[in-house]
Amino acid sequence: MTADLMGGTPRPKALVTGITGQDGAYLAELLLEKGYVVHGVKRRASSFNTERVDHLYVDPHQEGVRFFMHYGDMTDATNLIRIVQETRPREIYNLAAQSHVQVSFETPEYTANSDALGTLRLLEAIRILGLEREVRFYQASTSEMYGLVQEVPQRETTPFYPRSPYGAAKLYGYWITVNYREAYGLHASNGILFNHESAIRGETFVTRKVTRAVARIALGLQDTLWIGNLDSRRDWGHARDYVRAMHLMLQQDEPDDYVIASGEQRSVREFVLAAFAEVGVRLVFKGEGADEVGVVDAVDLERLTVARSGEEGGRHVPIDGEGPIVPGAVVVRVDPRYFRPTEVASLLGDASKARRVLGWEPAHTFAQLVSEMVAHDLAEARRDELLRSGGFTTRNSHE
Ligand code: NAP
Ligand code: G4F
Repeated sequence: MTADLMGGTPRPKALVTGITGQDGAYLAELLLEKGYVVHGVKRRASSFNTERVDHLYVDPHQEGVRFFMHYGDMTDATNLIRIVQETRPREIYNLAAQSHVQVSFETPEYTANSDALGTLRLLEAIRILGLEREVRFYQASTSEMYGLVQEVPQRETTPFYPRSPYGAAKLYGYWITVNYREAYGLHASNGILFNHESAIRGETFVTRKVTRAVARIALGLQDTLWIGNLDSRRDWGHARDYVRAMHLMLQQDEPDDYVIASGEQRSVREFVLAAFAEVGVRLVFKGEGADEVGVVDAVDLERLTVARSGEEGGRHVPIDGEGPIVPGAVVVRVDPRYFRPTEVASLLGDASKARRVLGWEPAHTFAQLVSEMVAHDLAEARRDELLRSGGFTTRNSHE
């Protein structure tokens, strides 16, 4: 079978911006499984930035290659036009964005350029190339647009009230997508996705920051998790479930906008408790505000030992004493540096429209998500500990 044909018919072709990100990687996997030819846009960086998709890479000199990457940037219109022209995709998924809310307060202009104008540039590329009737477009919109929420739970009809430069930039992306649908008849849909996480979530989003810290504290590689607003509440789902929804939206006869959410809400504090429980640590929180701390209350040593050594009863990890995990030890502290100038205190989505129209259902529970993330970060921490004990240095990345 050639790379271009599937059962005698041309393979569907997709272009994914933000291919190197969490969602880009899962979406690329899903589309390849479905037989697509996948083109991704990656940014030039001074070091490799393709770790999340390296397992999908096939040497382009081989036969039947279906995964390609192109250098590009959402701030470069001519580049986007050329990539769309050369790849001529049936579906475009616009996932590229400066996606960190707190960073958007530090880089508001860049965030607007890549997230708001970047979306416009891509839509214009479709129009300039006269592909309005051929291309289906997905815009990665976000629950951050609800910000200071005007209704609980949030649904497609809930008014928006963004609370960050990121939220405001994404609101432009949302409306310009609606406008191109209405003005030019483009099959363009917004997925209003609530927070979705995974083992490959960026390390500075709160869930991954917590699961990495829990694993490293368990392995004696770190003493403390420094965190921001513990009261914040989010509707967390699994990224693999959410990229399925993106694909479903572009398979509908008519374009539309959909909320994708789990319909369950938990606080950051609850996430921290659940993650520590995965390594056998019962934590209690004491104090208030910036003085609040997470203290080890009880330890299930059997579970902690498995976390340290691995399920297969791998190498016993020697830690001086019990490492940082002893009853009474403070392992979580608040650093106001992580507080945001304007916070989104609470998000809870109602995905009934997506369930009804798209037939979308999430397959992962919150407990499975936490468990998968901690297990993954334990494996990474065990690898780091092994390397260090063998005299090698490991990466020392910090926010
Ligand atoms: P992510 O892991 O931060 O990935 C963002 C991707 O965009 C990366 O591939 C990044 O490249 C790329 N990118 C950033 N700026 C770019 C630019 N100027 N030009 C080209 N590419 C650029 O984000 P994610 O979690 O996968 O989210 C995917 C999309 O969904 C984003 O638009 C995000 O805002 C939106 N969203 C996410 C969530 C969520 O909970 N995850 C919820 C709602 C909406 P590098 O790898 O080189 O940095
Ligand atoms: O994990 P977060 O940084 O995600 P946030 O701000 O909700 O944004 C994510 O979800 C959006 C969808 O709603 C996406 F559009 C966006 O691209 C991104 O993927 O923070 C979650 C909450 C916030 O309230 C934050 O204040 O956790 C709180 N938090 C507490 N301590 C922290 C920390 N957040 C981070 N990143 N780091 C902390 O130490």
